[in-house]
Amino acid sequence: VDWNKVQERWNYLRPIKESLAAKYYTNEVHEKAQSLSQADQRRLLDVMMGGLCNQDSGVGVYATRPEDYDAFSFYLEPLIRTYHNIEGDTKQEHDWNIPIGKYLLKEINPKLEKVSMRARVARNVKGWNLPPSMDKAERLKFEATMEEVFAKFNIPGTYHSQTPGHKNELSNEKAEEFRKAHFLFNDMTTDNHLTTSGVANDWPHGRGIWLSEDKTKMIWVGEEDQLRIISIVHGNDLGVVDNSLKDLLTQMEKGGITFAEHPTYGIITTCPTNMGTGKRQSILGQFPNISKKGTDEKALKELAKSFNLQARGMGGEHSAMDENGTADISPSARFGVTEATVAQRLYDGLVKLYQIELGK
Ligand code: CIR
Repeated sequence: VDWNKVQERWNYLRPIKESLAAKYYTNEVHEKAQSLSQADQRRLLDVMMGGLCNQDSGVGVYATRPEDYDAFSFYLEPLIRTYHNIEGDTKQEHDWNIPIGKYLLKEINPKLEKVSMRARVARNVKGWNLPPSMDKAERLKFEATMEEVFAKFNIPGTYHSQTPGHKNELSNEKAEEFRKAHFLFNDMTTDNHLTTSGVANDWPHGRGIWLSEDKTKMIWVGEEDQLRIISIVHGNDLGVVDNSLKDLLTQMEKGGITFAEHPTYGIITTCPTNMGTGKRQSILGQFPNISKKGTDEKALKELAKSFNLQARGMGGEHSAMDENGTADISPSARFGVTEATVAQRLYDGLVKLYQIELGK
């Protein structure tokens, strides 16, 4: 690897938009990179590829296997610490004790009687490469292994594969229907961050979705993380969606798989922004006043940010808002908070956001 070229490229990108990957490519990292074995040098270059190829990167790195977080800690540790605001020796803890009947949305606003509530966790399985460095054979083997796990579930559901020629191959029409319902992920080759980092390689092989019969639980196979485990419930009690998600996680573990975990950072994810709990919990809310009927997205995003929440358009991170100012609101913290804290922060943040929306 020609590290001088890499350094030149970061220097070129820095004034356009300084990703964390560029910011932490210091002279010390530059020296250290050159002292690595050839194989590790290539691996580290792979880790940076998303950032090197995309001028709009905010983060700019993806881990290629769980071990990268230790092998390249000289580079990734300060980056992770900055992104997650980690001070001192914070170590990830888990707590799934999220009560039913405590976080009731209709108590915030009587209109929130039936809301789309979503919680997801990112997971990767111990013993496998992370998606950027899986080859086609590993992706297919992973998919087959997960199908064995799904077959043992006591929740009725079906696995739909996007692998060409798979016995349960998802038709284009059905895939579109699932995407419209926000069940299924997008064609990964449309995202430059995912293609350049290798996450989207071999698309659509080894990709698919397990969907429960009642369509409240789903598992994505082969997206940015090997697994995204999701629960979507229409209602107004945040605890219900959490309990549904925890049930699904338990089923996965009972099926015999062990999730990759780091002693400090918690759940290992491909993108370091998801480390910790790997949990993102959101509701679809409407904020016509704050967003001026969806024309001032920025106002809603900034206000949400001041309450440690993230507001996204309905179709994901970079999608637009509609005229009702419909937004997906979630707490931004993933690391150093427990799963229970994420639910509590969502609730507390929504209380503040709706006070302003309703002019209280
Ligand atoms: C970036 O650096 O901007 C992209 N790699 C995305 C970072 C946010 N993480 C994510 O969507 N998982």
